[in-house]
Amino acid sequence: KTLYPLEITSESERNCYALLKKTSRSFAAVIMELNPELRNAIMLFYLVLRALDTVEDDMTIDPETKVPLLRTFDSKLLTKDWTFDGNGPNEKDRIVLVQFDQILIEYHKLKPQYQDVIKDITHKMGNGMADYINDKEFNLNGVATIKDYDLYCHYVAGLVGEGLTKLSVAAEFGAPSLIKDMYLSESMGLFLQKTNIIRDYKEDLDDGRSFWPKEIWGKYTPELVNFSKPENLKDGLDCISDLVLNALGHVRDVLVYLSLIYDNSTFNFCAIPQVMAIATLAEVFNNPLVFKKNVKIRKGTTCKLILNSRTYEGVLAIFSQYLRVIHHKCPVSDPNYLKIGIKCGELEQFI
Ligand code: PS7
Ligand code: MN
Ligand code: MN
Ligand code: MN
Ligand code: MN
Ligand code: MN
Repeated sequence: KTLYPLEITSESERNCYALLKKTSRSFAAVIMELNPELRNAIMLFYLVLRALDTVEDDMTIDPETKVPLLRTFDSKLLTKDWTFDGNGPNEKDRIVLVQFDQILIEYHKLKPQYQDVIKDITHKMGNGMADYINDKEFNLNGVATIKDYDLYCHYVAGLVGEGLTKLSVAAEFGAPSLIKDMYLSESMGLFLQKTNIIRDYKEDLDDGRSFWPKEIWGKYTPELVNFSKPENLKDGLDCISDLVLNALGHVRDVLVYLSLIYDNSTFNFCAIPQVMAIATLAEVFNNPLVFKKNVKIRKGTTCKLILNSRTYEGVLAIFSQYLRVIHHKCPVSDPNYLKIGIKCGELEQFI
């Protein structure tokens, strides 16, 4: 049973929830349970950004078309019926762009304040994504520095955190101090995005791109693709460990952020992706399969995580458990052995 049953009042609203379900099992589940004050705003925020990301991800769209489309994407929100049929036939979520007119109808029904947040973030994200569209050679080498890595993650995820925080505080579901301490929202997004990037090594390289920063992988190999060869496995695993250590740098902020959310449905919405991320980091840690396929956490594990993340204490216990898993999986031969130990200990202390 659900606390806030969905009451669909129009065909376009029904179509939007269908799009949500088609494009993300995990986000659909948490968005459907949201307090009705924010449910449609966050559902539409998700669909607009999913559409933008579907333009970014489509490697069959020429950069000459893609870059201006990304940069002006927010202006489509001023129209009532824009759609886009220019994705390659196999692009995963192309339906969101084909039916973008359905999203627009519902978007224009939102409170103006909520529309403004969505449009502003879409504008900033589209321009940030455009800055990272480059020739094939550049993409195959990933991003250069850790600073570039953080900036890319800011555009595609830190900004989502900023927008969600502005919506939550406007609805009085979170502490107003979250607005002045925006670095906490930034960490909420970066922790998810970095986990996604580490896990998607193979998928992204197969698509002809990578977001692993060279400043990190360059310590372990001269060519990023080398990690998929068996003779470079140890170097690859050491590199994953370095990337996980970098991602763990956001955990303290994530836990502080979650302590400042008052509304239960918003807390669940924020907490579930974060506990899935720490479980995913524990799964990919020292795991050779990352170089072969997209490693996913088991379905039973996901159910347990969702069930146990309903309280702050439950979330802390989950983080504590997976930090221990990471610590125990770390071999003494790992060049970051000491740093991983210190970071896990430090966070354990905080918890
Ligand atoms: C507005 C709910 C809760 C303060 C589509 C949620 C893709 C990891 O690239 O689909 O397909 O592998 O697996 C979501 C902060 C953003 C960051 C970013 C919008 C948390 C377009 C999620 C989601 C902030 C860019 C999805 C960042 O992963 O990626 C709403 C607080 C979209 C959040 C993308 C990635 C999200 C992501 P891919 P996935
Ligand atoms: Mn993308
Ligand atoms: Mn994507
Ligand atoms: Mn993808
Ligand atoms: Mn990805
Ligand atoms: Mn994905």
